[in-house]
Amino acid sequence: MDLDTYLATGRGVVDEALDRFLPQEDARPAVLHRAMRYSVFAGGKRLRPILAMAAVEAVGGDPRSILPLAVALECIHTYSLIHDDLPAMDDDDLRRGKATVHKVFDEATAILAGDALLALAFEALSSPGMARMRRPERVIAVIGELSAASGSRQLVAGQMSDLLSEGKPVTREDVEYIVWNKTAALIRAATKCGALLAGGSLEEVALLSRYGENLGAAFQIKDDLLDLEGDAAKLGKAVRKDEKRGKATFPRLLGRDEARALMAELLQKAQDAVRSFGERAEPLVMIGGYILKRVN
Ligand code: GRG
Repeated sequence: MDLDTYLATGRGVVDEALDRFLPQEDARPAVLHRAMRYSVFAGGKRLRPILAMAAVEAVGGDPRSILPLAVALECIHTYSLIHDDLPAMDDDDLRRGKATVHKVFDEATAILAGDALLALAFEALSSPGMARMRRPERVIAVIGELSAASGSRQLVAGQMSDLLSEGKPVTREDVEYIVWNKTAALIRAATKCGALLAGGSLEEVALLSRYGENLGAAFQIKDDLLDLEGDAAKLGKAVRKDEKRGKATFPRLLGRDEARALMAELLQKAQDAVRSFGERAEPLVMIGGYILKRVN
């Protein structure tokens, strides 16, 4: 299997679904819908939706059957990036290689575009395609998982703790809390919800959840290493910010070598979690290798 082709095909499928689902730019209020489309189509990797579709394949389902989940995941992720870039949070000018939403539009529009994307995610999850699913109790479970993953005990908890710990001494437990909530929670929800909707057994759902959690934590460590060592042009965002802001990251806490070793250990755990799926989990295993080498 060629992973680049797999990822490019996945991105195409997700982009088409997003284009169909997002309100058109001229829908009133046009400036809000322009801002939403601007950020969503600024060129993300679509990793979370692709992982959800790959989890569906791992349990023998049709990835296209979960497109509303794919849309919801990318809307939640994009909302979190828009808000994270605001002056009140990380105050960034560049994201996905383009000027951030509050720079192109204004702060109020960026806040509202993020709010609207979060709401749109749950509209997608309760769209007619989902209502037609064979196991409605699984759809409810997925809505519960995604709302919990986005809420004050996971994604928002991670972001709050990330901001509160800036410039402060932190323990390993603090950094784990931030990484697991800020990043791993949504990635775990992606693979878990894919498996739930595709009718995976409870054991399969648990294994894919474990895969997502470990992969998500490794993904964040790589992101932090890229902040230290990466290329701003390839990353499409500013680098060397974490040190200046005194961010609580594994490379700052443990040093780069130990952080790299932890990342490799987490990726191994992720890959081990899906071994029993055999060939059907080949994309998930390969995505683990891609995280290790990624440059953006
Ligand atoms: C504002 C509620 C709220 C949460 C923000 C996600 C987040 C929490 C902050 C963004 C900054 C950051 C380092 C997040 C960790 C997750 C991460 C590595 C995001 C970047 O995800 P990619 O690389 O981005 O998948 P693309 O642009 O490819 O979609």
